[in-house]
Amino acid sequence: MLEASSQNSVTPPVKLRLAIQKSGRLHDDSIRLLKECGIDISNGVNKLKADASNFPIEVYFLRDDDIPQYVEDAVADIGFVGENVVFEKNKKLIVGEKLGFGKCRLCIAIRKGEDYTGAGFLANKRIATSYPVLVRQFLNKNNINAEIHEISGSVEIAPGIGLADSICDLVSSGSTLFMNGLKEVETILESQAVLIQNENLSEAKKQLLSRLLFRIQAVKKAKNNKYILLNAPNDNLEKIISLLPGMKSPTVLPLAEPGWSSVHSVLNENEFWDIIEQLKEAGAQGILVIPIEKMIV
Ligand code: PRT
Ligand code: ZN
Repeated sequence: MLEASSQNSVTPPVKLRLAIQKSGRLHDDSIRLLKECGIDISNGVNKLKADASNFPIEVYFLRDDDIPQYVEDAVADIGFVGENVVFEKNKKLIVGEKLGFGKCRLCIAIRKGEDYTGAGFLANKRIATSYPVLVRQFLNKNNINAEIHEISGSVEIAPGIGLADSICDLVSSGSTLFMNGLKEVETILESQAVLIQNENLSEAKKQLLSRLLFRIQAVKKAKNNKYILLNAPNDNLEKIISLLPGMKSPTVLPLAEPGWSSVHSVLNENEFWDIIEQLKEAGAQGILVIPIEKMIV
């Protein structure tokens, strides 16, 4: 009797329910990101959901197209999904952190031999796409009247079989368009995977989400930065230090060899090659560049 009543009063621990793609282009990167955030999930690719052993999170495996609806309906609290899907579905939810994977662009493409004269070229043409909402927005913005043919797959073959004059589809390398005799003429959306969030999360879930976001941001920052170690002649130390931003300022330690110092710092990937060249010109030697696993500033 006593046991039963005490069991009833125990509330289950709050867990954040995260929806990710079950299989497809975003699946592996979503799992990898969780792993890099120190979250181990027992792999449940063939299951609907999996629990993390070391973070209060439950992962649901779904089709990417369904994730925005599940998050709006609070079946899942958050999701990892492409911006292309989020903006096409246009659900009531919060679009948050960009996750840095699943990068692609939603493009209009026409037959290779045709001359594109600007968006007016599309007037009264038939456009095949799986993204009717985004294409309609683009046409309206440009005051163009065209016919949209919604198809769910193999959009790129539509002009070849006479179903459409042009297409609007996702592109990454461009080889699918090329192989089908098409060329890109407009980018209507640059896309990558993002974190989406239900609009009415409880305080407890918001706290879990901010712990998760803190980890995601540390992983993303680390990916964009490299740790650099080099030997600098003391005569040129000031010049070399001025080239290195560092998190606060570079660490400088004397080397056993007189007249030389060891300099440690952090470099952003984008400015990496430029700075390395300048460092060499300034006399830096033995330059080591090391990936950073996590970066908390
Ligand atoms: O089964 P489920 O519905 O979950 O998956 P899906 O088949 O709808 O989606 P999937 O796995 O193909 O893609 C998931 C997400 O990955 C997309 O919604 C985008 O956010 C992102 N992504 C990134 C891409 C691409 N790159 C991409 N290149 N999605 C699709 N493509 C396709 C494109 O449609 C075209 O057929 O790849 C082809 C073009 O690639 P390139 O390299 O030849 O240009
Ligand atoms: Zn899909």
